[in-house]
Amino acid sequence: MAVALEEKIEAIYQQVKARNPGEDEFHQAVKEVLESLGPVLVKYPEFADQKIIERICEPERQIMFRVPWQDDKGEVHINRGFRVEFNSAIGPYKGGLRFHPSVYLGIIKFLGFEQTFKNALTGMPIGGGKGGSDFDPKGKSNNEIMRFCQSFMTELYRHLGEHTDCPAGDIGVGGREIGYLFGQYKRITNRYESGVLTGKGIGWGGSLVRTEATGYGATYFVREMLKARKDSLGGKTCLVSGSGNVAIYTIEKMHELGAKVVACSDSNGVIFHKKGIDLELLKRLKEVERRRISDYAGYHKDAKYIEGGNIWEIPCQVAMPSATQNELNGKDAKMLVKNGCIAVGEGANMPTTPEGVRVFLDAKIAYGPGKAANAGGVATSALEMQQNAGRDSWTFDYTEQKLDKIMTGIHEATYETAAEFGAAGNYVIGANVAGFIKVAQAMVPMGLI
Ligand code: NDP
Ligand code: 2IT
Repeated sequence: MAVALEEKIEAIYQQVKARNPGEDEFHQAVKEVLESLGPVLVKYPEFADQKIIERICEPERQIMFRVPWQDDKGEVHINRGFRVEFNSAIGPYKGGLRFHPSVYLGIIKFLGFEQTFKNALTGMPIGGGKGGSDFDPKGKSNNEIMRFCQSFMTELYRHLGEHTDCPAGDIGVGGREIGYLFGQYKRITNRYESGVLTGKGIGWGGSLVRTEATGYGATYFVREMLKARKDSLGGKTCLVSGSGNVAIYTIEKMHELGAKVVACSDSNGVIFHKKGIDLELLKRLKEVERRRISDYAGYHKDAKYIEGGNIWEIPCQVAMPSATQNELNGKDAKMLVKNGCIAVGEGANMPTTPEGVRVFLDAKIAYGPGKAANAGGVATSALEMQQNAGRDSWTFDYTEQKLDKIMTGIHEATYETAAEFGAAGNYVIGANVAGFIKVAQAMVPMGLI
């Protein structure tokens, strides 16, 4: 039985690979989920009869489009836009937009696939989707960013709607970009449809805590994992990779809960500040002045900038990969464990390679995969939609309490599901299985969709 099942799941995976050639990140994300599903099919044979896995691996719709725009000198540029509407079994497609030169269909599909299960874990009524472009926002003027966003939305708007598909930010897309995108959507459609985009500004339909949500949520998840081991964040030394939205608010909450973050990074290098990262300076450099972290060392004589450095070489007890996919490999994972790391919370999506994940699981440290650990961002997006639908706006404290409750709930669900399926302490199994069952159980009663 078990062998036959494994063969069946392996055959599905091989089919996904063959049907989606060259999309390595998508294959990686699918493999990780499928490897968790054997016991689920034993408990729910109807999922196999109805080919739920095969259906979940095929996006409901994939949109690719041309994005022409002009730079400040009048030169014309052509980028490619994407929106992959993965699964709408439990709500409208929901997931961020990524603007980064590495973006291609395989990255958007891996993110949309992961998003489907993550969104299910939040307990909110949101399906999974993801989009973006190979546009590189680095070094662009405000006007160039605006013209790009307007051109991008001029095609994308026809696929969106507060009950259809509701994007938000991701790498390279923050409050400024959401503003330009929302403005253009409103102008083209002549509708003030607040729920169509989340991460909006506070004065025009945005939610308090959305900016902080992913980092705060990831920190809460680690707090819960440590609590389950009768430990806490107090006094722990921590590394946070990246220096964008997720990294900044992970550092903020880590400091609030008594941990000390001694390093952060970007794609060029690492800042090591033994005394603890100066968050006000980091926020000013990154959020206000849009500069690089290499400038940080100029303000603190005792901080060190390591050009091309590897953040995971610095000894820590807690590691929070919060930059991008596959940023932490097997060698890095071994080094972290050897140096005394006891907990990893993934703020980024799929930041650890399969070899790295194996090392963490074998070492039995507290490892919180992105699907569970970084779900606070999209959960707070759903809270933003809830406020928009009720034409309401909640206080910071009220919204943060809701986020905390959601993250604590995700920890509980993933912890208990792992134990129920014979893998106590394995949050990879817990998250994949709990997320999958939720989506599958919504698909079955809807018939062949
Ligand atoms: P930002 O654009 O705000 O920041 C991204 C950070 O990651 C930057 O410091 C960037 O450095 C670094 N980075 C990006 N790409 C690479 C790369 N190829 N190699 C090395 N460093 C890189 O994005 P976010 O903080 O929003 O997103 C970070 C991660 O969190 C992503 O994986 C995203 O999918 C995930 N996430 C985000 C959520 C959100 O609400 N924003 C929610 C859930 C997950 P540099 O400036 O040098 O490019
Ligand atoms: O990966 C993610 O969960 C996000 N980028 C946030 C998506 C959202 O719709 O808030």
